[in-house]
Amino acid sequence: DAIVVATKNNGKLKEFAHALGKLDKRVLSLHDFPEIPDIVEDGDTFAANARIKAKTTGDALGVPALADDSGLRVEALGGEPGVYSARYAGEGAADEENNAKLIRELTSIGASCSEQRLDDGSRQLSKAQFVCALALYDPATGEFVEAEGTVDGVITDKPHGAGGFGYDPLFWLPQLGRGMAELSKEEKGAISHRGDALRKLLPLLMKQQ
Ligand code: ITT
Repeated sequence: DAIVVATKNNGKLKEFAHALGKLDKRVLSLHDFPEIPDIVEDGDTFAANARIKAKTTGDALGVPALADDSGLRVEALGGEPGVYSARYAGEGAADEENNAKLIRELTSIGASCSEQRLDDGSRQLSKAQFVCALALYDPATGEFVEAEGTVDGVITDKPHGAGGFGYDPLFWLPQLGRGMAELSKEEKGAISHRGDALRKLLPLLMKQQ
């Protein structure tokens, strides 16, 4: 039994494969359907972009598709990069370039959310929140099932850990005293925005069947 996740992001994909594998679902992605043209994500919100990706993919394939639009809201930057998180340092930017730009921007405005340094001496630059909007679209009915999840943390000026993807190395979890990239897949899934959104979506999917 397979489920199509409308993403090309391998970091997301690993987390979905892990979470959905528990339900005995094999996860297919846009890598499996190169015939689907690049999707233009021009929505103003995470939810709107998730719907665009799910609908484009579901309509193209004629089967239900699940999409994830996610990103980082940084308090000291007025909520940026938000829906632009993937292309913060430019279209097609690598995670490292986006992370470097984030530290540069926060340092240049002298951002600080705590006088307290972490044990390794790193500074706490700003409160931040990861957001994940999920949309499942069924082309047979034209309907969406949606859920959104968040997790709060702090952006540090030095990386912690080598796990996860994207902005994870800069995302510190004061409540755990660890960085997001220091967590195992299980630990990240238990507290992350994506895990939160998935836990909200799954009961809605069950109800639908
Ligand atoms: P798809 O649209 O193909 O799914 P994408 O990488 O373009 O892939 P988004 O437009 O949703 O996806 O952008 C999400 C960006 O937000 C992503 O590139 C990361 O930099 C960041 N992000 C999202 N979830 C994250 C997570 O769990 N950990 C770290 N960074 C995350």
